[in-house]
Amino acid sequence: MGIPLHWPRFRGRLHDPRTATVIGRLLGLAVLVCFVTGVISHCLQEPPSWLSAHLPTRPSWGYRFSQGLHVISGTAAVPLLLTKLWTVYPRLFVWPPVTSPVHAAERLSIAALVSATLLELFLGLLNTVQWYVWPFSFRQVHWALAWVIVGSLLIHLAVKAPLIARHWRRPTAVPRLPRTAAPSTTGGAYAKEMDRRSLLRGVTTAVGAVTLVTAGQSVTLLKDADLLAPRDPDVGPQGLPVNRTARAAGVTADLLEGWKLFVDGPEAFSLTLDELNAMPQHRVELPIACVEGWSKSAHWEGVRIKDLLARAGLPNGAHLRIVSLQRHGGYGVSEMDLPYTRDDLTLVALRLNDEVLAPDHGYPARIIAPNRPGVLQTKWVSKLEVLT
Ligand SMILES: Nc1nc2c(c(=O)[nH]1)N[C@H]1C(S)=C(S)[C@@H](COP(=O)(O)O)O[C@H]1N2
Ligand SMILES: [Mo]
Repeated sequence: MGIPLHWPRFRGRLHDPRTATVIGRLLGLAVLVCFVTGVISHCLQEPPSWLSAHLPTRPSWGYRFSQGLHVISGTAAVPLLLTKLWTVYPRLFVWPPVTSPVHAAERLSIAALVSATLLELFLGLLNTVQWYVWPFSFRQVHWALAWVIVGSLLIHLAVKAPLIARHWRRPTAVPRLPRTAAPSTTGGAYAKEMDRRSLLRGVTTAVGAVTLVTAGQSVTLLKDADLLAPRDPDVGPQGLPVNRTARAAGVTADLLEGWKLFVDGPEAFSLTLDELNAMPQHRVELPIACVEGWSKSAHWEGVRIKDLLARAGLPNGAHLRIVSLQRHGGYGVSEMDLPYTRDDLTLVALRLNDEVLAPDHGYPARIIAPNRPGVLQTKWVSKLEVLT
């Protein structure tokens, strides 16, 4: 069976395995970092029951670091993936389309890899701008897709291993290039290597540029350059961004009237704000690190959870359900297991950067704990319930 008459032909010099390998290595690195930090985020946010009592609370900035990397590597993967797809897309048109069952399976795994990765990065990017336009749960789908990607990527790497090995190093026929080698005098292999070098320079510039203008939402050093980041970590009441305002959560002055914090335990009790303020106060410096990629460190002051639990007859900490009095939207309830409830840095915070909490930051009381996703730092807390 011959090639159909009008079947596309590709003459570009960089639709070759060496270019695919060079770009693929960079993309692979971004995907690896993104996957590992994604697993970390998943485990901290929704730990399986066997892990929940063993999560590390140090370093206190751990989640800020890993989630910052997650969003940075995911963003960097976008230009890398597009370049990789451009390099290899002529393979879509190989003729005949399928030569054997193994070949068919391989093509299917690539289809799964490409579509899952495109969707994953797209969903992740929309998440960083808090645009939840789909009807499904972002977290479940993002998590499931990650495994589809890893599985199909392993198949892809296994199938291509010989090809990758062959093209891992610069072709020996092309010795190190002088910076200004003239293609016409140095032959086709040189010219191709020069082209490849330009492509690589272009894509690394693109990666550097998107990183520079977005990383500032978690990397303090770059914060003045984060022109395209969805969030400026300095903008918000008391110098801290807000995801859900008190108004959006339906937390009104009426609702707060007669507010008390209920603490569960063998000797359960409730305390007014004045009574909480009369307990020993502690000051900690901890970041809010949102899963969406922004983070900001702040000074928090309030009562240690371990002191409250000890007073309720639980001197060794407890596995808690923390309940907010918010009326609308998600994140009104979180769980906190032993490592956090025993930690000196875990507070029911009453003040932020030396002022009483702003309504949008959870007045009268919110949770702040080390090495935790922002989404678990529950605001407008009204109850600490003990889970058995
Ligand atoms: N009750 C409640 N607590 C909440 C939220 C919420 O929607 N409701 N949002 C969480 C999320 S996603 C983040 S990132 C942090 C943001 O804290 P901040 O608004 O004080 O900066 O609060 C968390 N605590
Ligand atoms: Mo968040």
